[in-house]
Formats: sequence, structure tokens, C-alpha cells
Amino acid sequence: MFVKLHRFLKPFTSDLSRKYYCINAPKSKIQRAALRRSFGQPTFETHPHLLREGEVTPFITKSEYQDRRCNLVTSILESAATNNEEKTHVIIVPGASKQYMSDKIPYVFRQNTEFLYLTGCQEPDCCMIITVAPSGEYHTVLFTRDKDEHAELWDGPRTHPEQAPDFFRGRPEFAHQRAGEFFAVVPKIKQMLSALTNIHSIVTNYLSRGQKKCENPRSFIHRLRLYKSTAEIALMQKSCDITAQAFAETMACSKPYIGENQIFAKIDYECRMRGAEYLAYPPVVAGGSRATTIHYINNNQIINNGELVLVDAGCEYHGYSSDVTRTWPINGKFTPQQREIYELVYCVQEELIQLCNSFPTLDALFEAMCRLLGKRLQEIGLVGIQPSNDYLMKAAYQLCPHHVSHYLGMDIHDTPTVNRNIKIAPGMIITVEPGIYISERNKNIPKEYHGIGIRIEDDVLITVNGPVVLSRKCPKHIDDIEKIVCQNQ
Ligand SMILES: [Mn+2]
Repeated sequence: MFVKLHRFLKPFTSDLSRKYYCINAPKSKIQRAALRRSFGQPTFETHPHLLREGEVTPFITKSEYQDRRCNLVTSILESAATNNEEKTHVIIVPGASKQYMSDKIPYVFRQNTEFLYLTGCQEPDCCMIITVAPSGEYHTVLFTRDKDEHAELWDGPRTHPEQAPDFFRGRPEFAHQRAGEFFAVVPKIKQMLSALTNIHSIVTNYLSRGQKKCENPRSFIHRLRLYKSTAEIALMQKSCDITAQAFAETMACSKPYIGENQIFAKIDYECRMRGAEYLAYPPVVAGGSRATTIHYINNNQIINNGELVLVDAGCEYHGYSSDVTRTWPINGKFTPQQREIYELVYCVQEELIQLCNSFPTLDALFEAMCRLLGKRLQEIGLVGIQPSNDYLMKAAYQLCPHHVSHYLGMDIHDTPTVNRNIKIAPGMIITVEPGIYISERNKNIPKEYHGIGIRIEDDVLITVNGPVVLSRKCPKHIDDIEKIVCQNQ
């Protein structure tokens, strides 16, 4: 059974995939000892198919996590220095708590991204505190849950503070504490763990009594997360490869009268079979005119012959997200109107990716999208001939009422506190996603175009040598799409 599954997985392996260990492979003394102990998340010893020695989470080493904490401390000290402040800083970053669908039935746990970025800890109800002396010396404490034999019987092992596993501990910087001790120090924080969204105000209220200044560290962390490391870029590439291959498989199984739910299931399956943990967000699978509803996620209709399907989906691979959109004719053949609009969006998207060579801001890319869409819509007669730039921009915005880009990384809308008016720079990953949505109620556009909704979205890494399309393996050119969708019709 296991051998068969192993063989089945093999064709999907790529340069980032690890060697799968045979289930009965002899284990070293260290591995056997580690297996007897228990951890709350995969380790090199217990999951050698996922992690290498020295890694806290797949591909991210202990020293990279240390660097991240060190960079955070440095950036906070730098900011304090420009304000002429010489103070002790206490940085509090809580992890997420489990959420429940209904009594005792949990949702899939997803760690708070800032906490995961700084610690690599994947367990619920933990907290990290860094204290920084005015000298710059700092000390990190990771609070993990207390031992609870009964809870562990149900939910699996926890990484106990006394185990102090090597993979979390860095230089003397790091210590483990029981969550219980932590709550004794800052009692109010227990409350905030169950209401993470209120954390800032709870801590502010608590600390303000001592006349201390309280600032949200999120924007400091986001400015670090904005620039991806070599390991993060490799993870993002893999996440995009998985999504691209899943799209290709999904296109290939398309046929008229398939359900949107079936396309959803297919893409989810293909992503997971390639090692993704889950889809990074509820995908949009919108057949026909439903594609003109930007956030359509009901995915419960039948896609009729002659209709397009717009699919916006991406996976999460070891904490890194991809975000891709493709639109294709369910029967493999674009109608003349569908082809016309598709080619228009395709050309604009390609031009926008090329524009990344000059490192514009995301807002500048958005303006460029409106200008380019407006011009091309005018060329094919869907927007009236008026010379004013303003008019064109407005006309385009009416047909594409969303932004063309966002930062991408661990989260889909990554680092949202970073403004879209800063220039893109090497190390950033962004989406480029123009679209055209022609409502059935649009009286200014001929009827034969009504109900057409098309978006093309790729994930783009910015480098010194220009943009690199990470999702390039996903079929996009009209000929490639028609060929792949037609093959099983
Ligand atoms: Mn997107």
C-alpha cells in the first residue's frame, strides 16, 4: 500500500522534492530516540521526507529564522534611533489559536503569519516575546503550551517547554517557557489569544497604565517579509509550479456540462497530490456570465457548451502561496468575441509584465493597465472615440473594477501594510492580473459580448535583471489553451 503510493507520487517529484524514505527503512539511533519523544510539528528526525537537518520548517533553517528576528530588532532600533529614543523594547508576537466550526470540530489550523515567519513554530496558543535592551542586546522567549496528557491523547503531541528541542533554539538568544508562566507575567494576554484581532488594543490598554509607548510591530515585520530570501523564492517557485501543473491537468479534463464544483475538486486534488497542504484561498470557478462577479465562490453551477470558465486558484506549499487565474473555453474553442477579449487581456498582461523592467509602483501598474485596456478597447470599438486620457481610464475601470496587483508571499494579499505606492524592487513577488468583465446589463456594449468575464493572473518575481514569471508553466497563450482543452473532448 505504502509502496504503491510512493510510486504514484514519484512522477510529480521535482528538484525541490525530497527523497521519500521507505516506511521500513532502518533508522539511526538519533531518529529512533526522537521518535520516542513527541513534537507538535514535523522535525528532521520524525519527517525526513519533509525536512533536512537544521531546518525548522521545510527549506527554512534555524539560522534563517534567527536572521529574521535579528533583522526585526535592528529595524526597530533604527527607527527608534531616528526618533532619538533610547529605551527598552518588548516585542510581543502571538501565534494563532484553534478555531472551531462547531462543538469540538476544529477548522484546519493555520498559524498567524507574522509569528510563523519569526519562529517557525506551527502550534496553536504560543507566543513569542523579544526584549531588547537600549544597547541592542536582545533575548527571545518562545512560550509554548503546557503538558496536558488528556488533550494530547485527542490532538496529538505538543512540543513541551522542557523538551527544548534543538530545532527552535538558536544562539543563547532563545529560551523556552511554559505558556502558564507567560500568562502569569502578562495575565491579560491569555484573553487576547482568544481574540487575536484585539491584541493591539488589549496590550495598549494594559501597558498605557505604566505610561509606556505602544506601537504595532506589524509594519516592521511586513517590510522584512516583502523581500524574499533565496529559500523563500525556491518555495514560491515550487508553489507556483504545483499550481501551474494543477491548472494544466484541470484544463485537460474540461468538457461541456462539467460542474464548477468538479473543477474545484480537480484543482484541489492535483495541488495536494503534488505536495501542497491545501488551496491558499477559496477558489473562484466561474462559468459563463458568473465570471463577471469578481468574488464568485459558490462554484455550484453547470458550465454549458460554448461558455468560458474563469478559475482563480492557488495552493499553499509549506507556508508559501501562489495565486493564478486562467480563463478558457470549456469546449476548447474560443468564439470570435471571446477570442477578441482574451487576446486583448493577454496583450495587456504581457505589456504590464514587461513594464516591471522599469521597477514601477503597483499603483503605477494599475494606471498603466487602465490606459492600455482603454486604448485597446477603443481600437476594437467597445469604447467610444474620445481623446481624453481621463475618459479612457474611467471607461477601462468600469470594465475592470479591481487593482492589477498585490504583493504575494506567505499570505495571498501579502504584507498589506506596505503601501502600493512604493517602487517594486528585486526580491519582491507581485501578481499581475488585468481583466475585463462585461455585465449582461451593460447597455454600452453590443449584446454578443455580454457575460464575458476574463482575467489572466501570473505571479512575478522582481530581479535585478527584470521580471521572472514564476507561474510560467501554466498554459496561457490562446493556441496552448485550445490545444490542451481540446485533447480530451
Ligand atoms: Mn491575486
